[in-house]
Amino acid sequence: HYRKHQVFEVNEIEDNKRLDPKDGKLVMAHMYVAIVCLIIGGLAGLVQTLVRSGTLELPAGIGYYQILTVHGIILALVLTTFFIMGFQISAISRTTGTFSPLARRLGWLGFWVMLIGTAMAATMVLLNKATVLYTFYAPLQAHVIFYIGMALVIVGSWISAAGQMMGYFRYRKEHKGQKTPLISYMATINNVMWIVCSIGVALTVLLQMIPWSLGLVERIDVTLSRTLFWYFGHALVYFWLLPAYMSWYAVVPKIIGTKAFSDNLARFAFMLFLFFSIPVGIHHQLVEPGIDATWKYVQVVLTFMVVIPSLMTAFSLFATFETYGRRTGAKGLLGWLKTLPWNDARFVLPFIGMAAFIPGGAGGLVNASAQMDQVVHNTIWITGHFHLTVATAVILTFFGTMYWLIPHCTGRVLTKQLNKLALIQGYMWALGMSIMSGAMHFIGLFGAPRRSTYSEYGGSKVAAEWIPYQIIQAIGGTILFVSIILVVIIFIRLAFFAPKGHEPYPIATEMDENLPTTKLVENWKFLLVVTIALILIAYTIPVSQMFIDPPPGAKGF
Ligand code: HAS
Ligand code: CU
Repeated sequence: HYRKHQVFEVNEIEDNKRLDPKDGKLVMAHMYVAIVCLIIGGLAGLVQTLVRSGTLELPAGIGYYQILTVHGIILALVLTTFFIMGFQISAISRTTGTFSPLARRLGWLGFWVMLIGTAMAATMVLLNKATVLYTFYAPLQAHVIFYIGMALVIVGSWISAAGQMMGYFRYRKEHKGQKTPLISYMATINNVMWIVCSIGVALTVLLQMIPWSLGLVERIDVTLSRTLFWYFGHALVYFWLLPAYMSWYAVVPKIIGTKAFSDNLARFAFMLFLFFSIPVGIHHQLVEPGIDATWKYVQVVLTFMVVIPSLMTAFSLFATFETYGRRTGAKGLLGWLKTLPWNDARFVLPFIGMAAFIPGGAGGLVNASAQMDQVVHNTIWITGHFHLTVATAVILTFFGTMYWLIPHCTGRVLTKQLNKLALIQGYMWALGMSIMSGAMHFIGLFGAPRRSTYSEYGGSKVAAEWIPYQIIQAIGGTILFVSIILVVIIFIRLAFFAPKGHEPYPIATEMDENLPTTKLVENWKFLLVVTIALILIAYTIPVSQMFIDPPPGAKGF
């Protein structure tokens, strides 16, 4: 099959294509914010591991939970959103054509609204008026400016998403009957998912948290607010993951010098992500009261459905790598591994991310299994899980992407020397995170709580067992911090000092590129109807039940 479609031919014109400089500037604005976030959030992370191991006491009345809030918000919410919007803008502009002036204006407007929102929320956290952690769970209560700031970050991302979608839909209109570029389709799926899911968090913030924070109402319904949060929160983790998948499907094969396994399979997987990312939020509330076990069960089943497109992705990546390896003469079961470009940071970083996602995803299956979640819920095992998923699989892919995207936008090149530094950075991350996340998984099983500062728990024997592991965590955290310093150095070099030149924007073609797309996959009416139907099935009854004889609610804390 692949011979018939000339799988391995290289398209010079495509390779030399550049982003429009105006779009490149917009992309870079997002990247600068992302790198500043990395410095602040990374420092907070280092401090946390030191405090938690009992090595450091915070000066000047700064609290552990305040630092933890900075870490979670600035890395998990702000860095990710800015990087993702910047990357998606670049991908859509690169594959569907330069942004129209209106689309670009929306991109800038979204950028500024997100930045102002971030500044508002960050100010309140720094003033210790919003020490509520990144999930801002009620009954922890923040200053109203914090909530307004977070709402603005979301509104800004909607504006930016609207600009991106204009690019995609313009292409579709101008190329009737043809398929859209794969990566632009993927970015659009991610944007649509993001808009549908963030309505949940917008509802709890606007209708529950802001009036409560202003003192207009005294009490808040905690179960309802957490349910609305997790309606958003699980899709949020896929909003982080899907841009990494865009790179794995549509960029990495090009870097290797081959074609991606299948365009059709990739689109089908993304369609399933749109369907199943949202109606599963209750798997974060399996241990909470006030939700009927039947509906927890339904959402666990749906959670196992959302695993399928990730398994399809794993299959597709192995197929891409193995096809390439065998073509270049690899023998045996795993001989193809050796043929991959191990000296190219643009490949190695995402690959480490993929490898980390195998245990990360397996841990997710443990969490999603209600019985096992009784053991790991609210323990630091969960923290270990998300440091493998978002803080390795996703973020290493983002770093690996930055290493070609930044020079592409600034008209510079990733030099041999910087590539080497980037490889060291990636391997240090792998080492530091294996140590830190490994220790977290272990003591989680011994019962060590998450979201918790250093304590000897009154000389408890059980707690004493945790301390050596917390020191191991701090060692891993320190290695990670050194790796972050390397990212910052590489970033600055690529943005301002690396030699001028053309760094290509790699976009792969697929082995089935000449086959038509399955029609339904790009039928947006169909996609929305199924998405909304699944949400209604999963949420109507459990949410309605929260209004029948609700508890009195909680005062702010
Ligand atoms: Fe999760 C909690 C279940 C994926 C992030 N998760 C969290 C939290 C975060 C998070 C941040 O069901 C904490 C939230 C909080 O603060 O309370 N998670 C899952 C499941 C999956 C999953 C079933 N999580 C993610 C991803 C995240 C993320 C992705 C971020 C990006 N998670 C849970 C549950 C909880 C939870 C419960 C709540 C627990 C509790 O008690 O609070 C799945 O989607 C995972 C599917 C993935 C796979 C892996 C596929 C592998 C691939 C790589 C192939 C590799 C190749 C390389 C080709 C099945 C695609 C070759 C390599 C060689 C070495 C040869
Ligand atoms: Cu989840």
